[in-house]
Amino acid sequence: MSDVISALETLELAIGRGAGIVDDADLKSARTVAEQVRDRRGFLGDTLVIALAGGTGSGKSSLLNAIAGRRIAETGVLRPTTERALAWIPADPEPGVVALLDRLEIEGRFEQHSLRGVAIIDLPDHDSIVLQHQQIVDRLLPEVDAVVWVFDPQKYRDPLIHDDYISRLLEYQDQFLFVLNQVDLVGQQDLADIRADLLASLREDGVSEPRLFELAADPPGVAPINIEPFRHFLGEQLDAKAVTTGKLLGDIRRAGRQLRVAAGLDRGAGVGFEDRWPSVRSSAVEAMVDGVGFDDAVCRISDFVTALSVETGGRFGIRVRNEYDNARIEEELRTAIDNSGFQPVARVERGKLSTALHLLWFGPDQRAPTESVTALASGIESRFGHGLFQLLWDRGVFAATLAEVEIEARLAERR
Ligand SMILES: Nc1nc2c(ncn2[C@@H]2O[C@H](COP(=O)(O)OP(=O)(O)OP(=O)(O)O)[C@@H](O)[C@H]2O)c(=O)[nH]1
Ligand SMILES: [Mg+2]
Repeated sequence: MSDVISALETLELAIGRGAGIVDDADLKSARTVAEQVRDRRGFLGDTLVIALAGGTGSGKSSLLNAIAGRRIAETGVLRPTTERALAWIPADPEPGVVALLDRLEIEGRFEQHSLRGVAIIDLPDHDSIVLQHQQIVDRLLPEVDAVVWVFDPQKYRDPLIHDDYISRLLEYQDQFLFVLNQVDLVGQQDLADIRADLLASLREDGVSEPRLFELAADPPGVAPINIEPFRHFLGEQLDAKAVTTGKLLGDIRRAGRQLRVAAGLDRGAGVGFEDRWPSVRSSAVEAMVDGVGFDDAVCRISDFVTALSVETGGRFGIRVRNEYDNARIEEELRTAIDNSGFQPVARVERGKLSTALHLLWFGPDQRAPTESVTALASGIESRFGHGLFQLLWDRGVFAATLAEVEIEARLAERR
């Protein structure tokens, strides 16, 4: 558990360092995840909260009834049957479970004595018949410890579930179980084909080791088939603590990854500032010394700021541009010139006649004295180089902290 806490604290540190680098909305959603992880620590290893999910009519409610051994959830042929999530929870539930259900606004709660330490939530369907259901499902999934995806022999390839849910939620794949329900409806040979096909599509989704149970929760006229092994697995073999820890680490990694993407850091943090800036600085100084002038020097710094802004992108890119807009560049450059004692050289016109006149007037060696040039260069360094470096440094520290989140969470997952 201390591993989870230390990865969580690093995530919180990253969130603190992300101000001004990613949008507030992105920081807010990462903060919400961090708070949820903190809330959930409270009952780690005690109650395992499992959600039943899947297409409408696959038999989620029937599965819950079969596990419970009594009819607690509405089932039916009219779709969707389950309008609101409901929960089957241990009698005398621990406060953490009650708080979680309160937070999820699940009002239907049925107490059970038969499966110690397990709470099962029956979710509304995933299909888009009623949009609101999908929103409920989206909100619930990240909050539970394990998800049982229920398929039936007809719709087990439903792209909505494979593409929009399973492959989008791969960080949680250790917490996924898969059920092929309604096996009473197919013969042995068909069942073997469907099993192979379903496992292949789950692997295509990115699930590396899908755990699949085949059963019939509500075969007409006969008792449920293969429910007992599944019940036994939920009650005895699913290691609640490992599952929950894995889930929390998955949440932390996911939040870290979203921050990385939001900051444009998934393409890497480096912009090669230290390699590029010295030549920009020299070209600004040269522009002044060669008499091309102030405007050209402003342009060279401004072009570089624009390049940095575009390359870093997003909120940070806008910040770079805003902090170093042209008005500020002009002002800082003017101050650097004033403080250096450097005398700007008259602007050289590039036509032959004017160059000749310029040479006649100023002579061929009309260059600013070296000392003031050096002072100008160091003025530009301190007025632009330091500030830009500091901005990029903060972004680099943020990137390193996010990398640390990923490393800590991965190491903890292996323990
Ligand atoms: N033959 C057969 N029918 C089943 C089985 N399990 C469920 N059914 C039937 O399938 C229909 C749908 O089952 P539900 O449990 O309501 O499905 P659900 O996934 O909860 O559906 P929604 O609440 O709409 O999302 C019902 O008529 C069930 O009786 C099974 O194992 N075999
Ligand atoms: Mg249902």
